[in-house]
Amino acid sequence: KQQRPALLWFTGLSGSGKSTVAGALEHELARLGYHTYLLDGDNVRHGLCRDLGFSDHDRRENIRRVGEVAKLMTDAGLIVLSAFISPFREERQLVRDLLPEGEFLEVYVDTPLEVCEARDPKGLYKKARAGEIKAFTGISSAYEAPENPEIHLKTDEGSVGDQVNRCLAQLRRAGVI
Ligand code: GGZ
Repeated sequence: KQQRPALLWFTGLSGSGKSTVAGALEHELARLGYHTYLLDGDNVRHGLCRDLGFSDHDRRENIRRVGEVAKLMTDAGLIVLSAFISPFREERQLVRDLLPEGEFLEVYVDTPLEVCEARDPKGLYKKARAGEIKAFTGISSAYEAPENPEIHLKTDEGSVGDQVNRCLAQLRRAGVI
């Protein structure tokens, strides 16, 4: 099946739905016969980046490494999906600049902090509010929202399936699939 390499870079708060939408999109792309790879905290922060924590410095290094790995994977022809908070504009721009023009598609999973905090699936916001987790994104560490994302998803409006369809439509428009 014909495909052009691309990196779909999901960014958003903890609990915003990045991993859920990226995972569902990957599943659908694979079902359609495309070659993909999903990079997320589960397969990166336990291995490649297991020496890193959540200071600004460590987050920047996390994103730098993920960007380099994603670049290798797009060089191999894959459609790569990544799901990291990636809170800083500067690092997202550095990753964009690693790739050929048009291959980096920023996907802003724009779920308000109140919604993420109400979901709190792992109880991390509660711990952050209690001061048990320091430098927690949105509470005690910054999140810089994308200014011009290729795809802007508002997770509180529409199902995961709707979000996946919006991503697929953009991939078709961009000539990736
Ligand atoms: C933010 C944290 C923190 C702090 C642990 N701040 O909802 P989760 O649990 O599963 O996803 C979050 C994940 C964030 O890792 P990333 O590699 O995506 O972050 S970054 O791009 O900023 O490097 C959350 C958990 O790790 N977590 N401590 N202090 N999220």
